[in-house]
Amino acid sequence: MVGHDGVGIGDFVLLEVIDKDHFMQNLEKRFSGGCIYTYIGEVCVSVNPYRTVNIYDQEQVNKYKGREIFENPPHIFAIADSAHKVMKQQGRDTCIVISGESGSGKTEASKIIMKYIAAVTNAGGQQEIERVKNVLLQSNAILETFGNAKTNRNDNSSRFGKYMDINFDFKGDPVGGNISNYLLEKSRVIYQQPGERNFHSFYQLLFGASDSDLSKLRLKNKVDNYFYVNQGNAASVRSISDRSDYKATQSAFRTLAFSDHEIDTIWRIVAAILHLGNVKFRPDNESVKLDDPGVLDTISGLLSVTNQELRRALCERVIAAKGEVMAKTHNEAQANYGRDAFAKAVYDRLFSWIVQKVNRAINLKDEESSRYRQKTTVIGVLDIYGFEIFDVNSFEQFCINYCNEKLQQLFIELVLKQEQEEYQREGIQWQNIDYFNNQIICDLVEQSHKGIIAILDEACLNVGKVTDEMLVEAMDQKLASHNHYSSRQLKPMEKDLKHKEDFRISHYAGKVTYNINGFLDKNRDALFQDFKRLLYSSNNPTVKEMWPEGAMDIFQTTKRPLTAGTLFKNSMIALVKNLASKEPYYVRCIKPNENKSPVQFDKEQVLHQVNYLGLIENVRVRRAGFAYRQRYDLFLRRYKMISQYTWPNFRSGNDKDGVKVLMDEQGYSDDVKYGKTKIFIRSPRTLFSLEQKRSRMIPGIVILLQKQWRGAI
Ligand code: AOV
Ligand code: MG
Repeated sequence: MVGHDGVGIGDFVLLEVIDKDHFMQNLEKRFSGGCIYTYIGEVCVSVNPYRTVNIYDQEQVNKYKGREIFENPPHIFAIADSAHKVMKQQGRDTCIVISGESGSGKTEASKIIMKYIAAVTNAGGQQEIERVKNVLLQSNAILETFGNAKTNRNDNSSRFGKYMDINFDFKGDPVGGNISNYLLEKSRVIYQQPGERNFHSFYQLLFGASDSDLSKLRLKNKVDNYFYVNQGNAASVRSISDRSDYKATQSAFRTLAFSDHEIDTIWRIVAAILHLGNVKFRPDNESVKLDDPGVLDTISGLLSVTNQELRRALCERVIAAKGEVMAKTHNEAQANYGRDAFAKAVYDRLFSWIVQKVNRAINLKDEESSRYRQKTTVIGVLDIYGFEIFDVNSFEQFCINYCNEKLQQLFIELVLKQEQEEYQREGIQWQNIDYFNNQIICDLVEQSHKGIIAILDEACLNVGKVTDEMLVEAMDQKLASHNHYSSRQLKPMEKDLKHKEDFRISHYAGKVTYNINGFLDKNRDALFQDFKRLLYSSNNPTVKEMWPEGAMDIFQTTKRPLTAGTLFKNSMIALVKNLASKEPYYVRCIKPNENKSPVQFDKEQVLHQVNYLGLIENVRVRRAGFAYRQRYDLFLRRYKMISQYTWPNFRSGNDKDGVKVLMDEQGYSDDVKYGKTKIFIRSPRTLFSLEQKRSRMIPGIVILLQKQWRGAI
């Protein structure tokens, strides 16, 4: 069978019956048989094996390099190769969109793709290309250190979205790239749920740095000493060695040409955040006092700011009113809020700054010789957070799930569009397939004036006057009639809407109840200006560089910044537009169970993912009456030996004629349609029978060829 490896069916499009049961049976059979990849046409479905599978070595690379998808068993290498080949041969930008829920294998998939591309390029061994490849691969180590964390779902969960463009020259070799990062889950800096950790960087520093380095940072290698990293009570993780990861991070920093001073500053900032978590305030009349003023010396030393200014930024804020500037002291709650907001902002900014530094490292050569910059084509790789449903869902889940709605929308548009265009191009009639179009949910979130983000923004304009609860009322008013929106007020009898702070969105992937608490605050994402000015005043040029807006004086800074929700929405719209301009390839990742087990296939859980990824609809659309289509020349290359007309010598006519004669002669003519450049076959059975005939012929051909060779010798 096409692209087959002997276990189940390698392409769901070839299932005899397309329904839930047959789909699931095939997926399970392949998983149990060790085949983790299965196609839907050119979409690659991947099931996390949760064990080392030996299918990524050089031998395998050679097997897939430059071949067609159908020539080999299903593999993510084939998708990477296609994206690379199309880009190289047709000069078109391509992208690979990887989706799936937390722990399903997206990040691993993106790394496998990058390694494959590195393995099949730079045949000429050019030094600069080798450098770019190395930087691209090593960048993962740094991004994961600062952007990944242990969660209850995944020991190495990406807590940010990543889109990476790799630029290629006309020979198809990587010459540069650019990484965009999306919405880091910065609330993790100050709080972790039981069983979870803060970002890996904190533990790498505490467990990996030498005693003398730690003492310079005034740290002890005891996680329990630091409130910001001990709340989850899960500091040591079996699958993680923070010690050796720290070494790998340091070495990656060097490969990416971070200077010693920069590396030093990065760890100083991480240390400063650890100390900041231990800052406590005591109420003192209308204001606050610091419990342990000594810790201020440490933090101000690490950030190279004055002790006095740090104290001021933590205990009071400067406000401009009626042209006058005055200081207002914090109460205890405000001081706590300010400290946490400060810690989150410093880390978030550090992360974005690191991403920018990585980008500069990738494009070193380009910057030097930008005048001569060559025209490049691009492969984009998107590894972004999957759909999330937790017991309590907050603003972060709202953004992440909205992102998944946008990507699903793109998938629907592109896959359908591509299919439709193909049939039109080939002049073949096809039948329409029903599918759920989730545009209506995207609108619910993003529409101007009426959408949830717009309502949130409006509420954020009235700081102090609008509470989270009032926000739900405002949404109820505007969205009551929307089929995909609900709240306790609107549906008091529904079990999942227990509290009046709850509202629910019926996402394409399932219903999610969000708790409104904290939405306003997270959307406003305010950081007292005082902190920005404080960091800009730092004597450390790298810290200063991270906070350019601190240069503005208080009268300039009263302009309202865009909210977190709107910034995220804008970045999603830009991302989707970018992806839509490229030729897309899809990897759909599935998590087989919640226990990280290599043998367990949890049917219910897998089916849920199959449903929300829309995989069965995908098969139906792809098939749309035809199980298989192939270019005439490639079809002949594979099946020519079946007919005496086309083998051993096919002389007369073009490929299309050859295919027609072959199919007529074999009695398949009722089951096929002939497009302009491709043959379309209706039933999988025809294809199986072609394959059978082919494999019956092959041994004979081999013997014949051997005889010829011997004869030649
Ligand atoms: P994710 O990126 O989809 O989750 P990961 O790529 O981090 O998931 O995969 C989770 C874990 O599954 C990895 O750490 C590996 O242990 C294992 N794994 C995944 N793919 C493979 C593979 N091809 N071969 C072997 N092991 C694999 V998240 O970032 O949480 O959404 O936010
Ligand atoms: Mg990930």
